[in-house]
Amino acid sequence: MTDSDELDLNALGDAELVAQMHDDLYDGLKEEVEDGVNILLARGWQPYRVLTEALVEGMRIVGIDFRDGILFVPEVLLSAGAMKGGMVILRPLLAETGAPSVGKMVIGTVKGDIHDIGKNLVSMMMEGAGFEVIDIGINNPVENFLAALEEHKPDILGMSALLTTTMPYMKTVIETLQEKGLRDDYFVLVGGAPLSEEFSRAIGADAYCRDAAVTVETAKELMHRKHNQPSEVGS
Ligand code: B1M
Repeated sequence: MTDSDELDLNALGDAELVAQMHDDLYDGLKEEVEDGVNILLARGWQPYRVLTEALVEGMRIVGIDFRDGILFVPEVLLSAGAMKGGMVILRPLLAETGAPSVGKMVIGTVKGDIHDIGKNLVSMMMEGAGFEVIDIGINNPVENFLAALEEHKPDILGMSALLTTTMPYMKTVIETLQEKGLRDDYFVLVGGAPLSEEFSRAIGADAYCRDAAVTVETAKELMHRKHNQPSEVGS
């Protein structure tokens, strides 16, 4: 039995419950994290607030101890599983806009990289903002991106990388698009913890997205620009 089993999460105030959820996420306790998410929602918290304050913040703490060698891969995998459990509950709520699609995005994590929590979050938030999202998963070689672009003809290509060793692969994808004369057919948005504005510019992406909220804002802005461009036909 864990400490958390003995706790009645319902009896905790909001701040204590969120702190407990950070602990539960750290300990990889998926059911407890799911219970916490449901309790906060039942208390009237907006899904986005639950996501950012309880889950993303909890994962940030995990990241610090992973970096410092206090947590190791198996533990962090459990934390990631607990986070995903919470995200499964929030996903339909965040996507519940009923709005017509404002644009389409293909998104994937690049080759050599299996981190997908941030990408999944971006997908959820984009869906919530009315975008149609085709998520091609993790560890994608350029061929996968090309095939998805060809099949789905999106407005936006999103790429995620969490490792300094995999982020250069984004350049490979963009260069391949250039070689094939396809680069200008899509807006290319890139994101992931080790990236920066400067890196994004250097590889020829349209924008670096610091987080999911910025991705939504940027995507909306780009779609707005696209739709307000004067038509080339007959002009
Ligand atoms: Co990894 N890992 N990991 N890991 N891992 C990091 C990234 C690391 C920074 C940890 C550390 O040392 N502090 C470090 C990278 C160091 C570096 O390269 N500079 C690292 C390492 C070293 C590794 C391994 C090499 C460890 C090993 O095996 N020795 C290994 C590599 C595996 C591989 O990919 N080949 C590895 C493995 C793993 C796990 C499998 C255990 C697990 C991943 C589970 C999963 O994703 N399913 C894992 C995790 C969980 C992390 C940390 C702790 C958390 C990442 C995360 O989910 N963050 C991470 C530490 C950290 O980043 N603080 C770490 C929460 C998420 C919400 O944030 O992903 O940044 P983030 O996404 C944000 C933004 O970046 C942005 O929006 C998101 C939402 O706001 N964004 C986008 C992301 N993608 C976007 C795409 C867009 C737009 C915005 O497109 C348009």
